[in-house]
Amino acid sequence: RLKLPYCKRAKLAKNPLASKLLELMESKQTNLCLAADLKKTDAILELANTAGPHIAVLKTHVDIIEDFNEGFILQLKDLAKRHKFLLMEDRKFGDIGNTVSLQYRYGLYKIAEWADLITVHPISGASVIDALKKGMKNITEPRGIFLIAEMSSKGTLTTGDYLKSAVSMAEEASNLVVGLVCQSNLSAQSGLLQLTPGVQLSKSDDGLDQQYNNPETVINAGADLAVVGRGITEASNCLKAALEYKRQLWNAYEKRINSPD
Ligand code: UP6
Repeated sequence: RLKLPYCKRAKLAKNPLASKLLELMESKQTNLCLAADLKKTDAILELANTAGPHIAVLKTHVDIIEDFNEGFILQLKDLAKRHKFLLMEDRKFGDIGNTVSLQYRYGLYKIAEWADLITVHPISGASVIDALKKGMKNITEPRGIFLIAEMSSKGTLTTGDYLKSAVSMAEEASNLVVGLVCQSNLSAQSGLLQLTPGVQLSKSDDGLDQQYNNPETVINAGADLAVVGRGITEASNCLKAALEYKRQLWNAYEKRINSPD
């Protein structure tokens, strides 16, 4: 998996959205996922418009937005189409299947209607994936799930057998699961993507047990998409920061696929 270029892996993915994502990463030459953890819709839209041409995925936490509305989603979808990036709602679903399918489809956010990708904890067991599949009924656009196998924070409980079971769950459901959220190279399946958060150039932690690595370290640890949040959102020049992370992450990827070993 680690040595194959994204364009070749696009052909091996079982989920059409995983193929689309790998293809757009290759054509835009970016493996950056921007975590737009901002509280105001205008600020998110401005960031999405500025960084959009340089990112593969824009990751949101819609429940932290203070002025959420449907118009915001329409504008975000428009920017995603214009700048060719996917939308990921990092909802980290973690309840029983029935509740998760309701949370996915209904309520204020209607996540199923607009998020190309979502994140899901495997804590309740494999049936959560079937429940989400049900929740996708009548949604005509392709959808994908990132299963959270391993978290970035210090003291996380996602270790040992839990982690191994999460990987098997993802591999067995690779028609809907696009990849794993994790910190290390856990699956050899070339069609699955590794999404790794906890990336920052200037810090090693955030004072609340988030742990940071630099772009090259996470790419060498198997990341296909690296999540950068505050490294970009809190920079004095967000565009400049996004370009710098993009450059370093892409260079590290090229080095990884081209190194002789
Ligand atoms: N995230 C992590 N670690 C995980 C899973 N998800 O940090 O194990 C998410 C956070 C945040 C982003 O919810 O949106 O990735 C990281 O942001 P940061 O770069 O500002 O720390």
